[in-house]
Amino acid sequence: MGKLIFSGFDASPPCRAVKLTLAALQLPYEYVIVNPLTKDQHSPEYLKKNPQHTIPMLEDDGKYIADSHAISAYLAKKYGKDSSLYPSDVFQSAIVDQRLHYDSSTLFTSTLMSITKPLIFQGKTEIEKSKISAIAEAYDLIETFLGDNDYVAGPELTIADFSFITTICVLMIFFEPDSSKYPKLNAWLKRIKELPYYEEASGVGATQLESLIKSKNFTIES
Ligand SMILES: N[C@@H](CCC(=O)N[C@@H](CS)C(=O)NCC(=O)O)C(=O)O
Repeated sequence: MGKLIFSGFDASPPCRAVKLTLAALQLPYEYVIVNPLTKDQHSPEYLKKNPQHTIPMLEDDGKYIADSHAISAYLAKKYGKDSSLYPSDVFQSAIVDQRLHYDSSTLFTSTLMSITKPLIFQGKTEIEKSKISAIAEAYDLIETFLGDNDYVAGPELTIADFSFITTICVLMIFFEPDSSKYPKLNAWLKRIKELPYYEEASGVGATQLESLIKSKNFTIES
């Protein structure tokens, strides 16, 4: 196995999803900090490796992969000792893929980033009510995804749990999921946060992002 080089920033949810995958797989790696607050991802050197200028990015044996979902799936398939984090069963892996696409398109991008991008980068401080309703809709769906299972894509922990937890922890700053309305979601949150590697791989960065968001003194449209 060659050296894995991971470019990211702890506060970034997709970077923390990959850090959780790396920790679950017990993979050593070199961590290169690429800070989006100082636009490090626009350096010519970084753009050569990832023209999409996003973090996270993984370098493995001189090859570059961008997008947290693609990176986590790659790591689990290539380095997983078994197929539990990304199932080899075709149907089960399609369920994991569906959850990853949902995070990528809806949960992270249209639900979370539509709030945090204007807040952090454009100086906007009032959040529209409709954006909070979208968070509630997402919680409703995740409560349904969980059903009778302990994890978001079935009975086993998968990389989909890592993507969801890192996005949801930030959504919770804007709208807390009440445990009487969302008992399964709350039990799942507790389950994931109890993973022995959770705090180091994700909890610390989640707290950093929470402080940054709260420093913007945002309000929610009444
Ligand atoms: N779908 C991508 C989203 C990555 C993403 O948008 N990352 C943000 C930081 S949280 C970023 O790189 N923003 C800087 C930019 O787009 O230039 C993933 O899962 O990796």
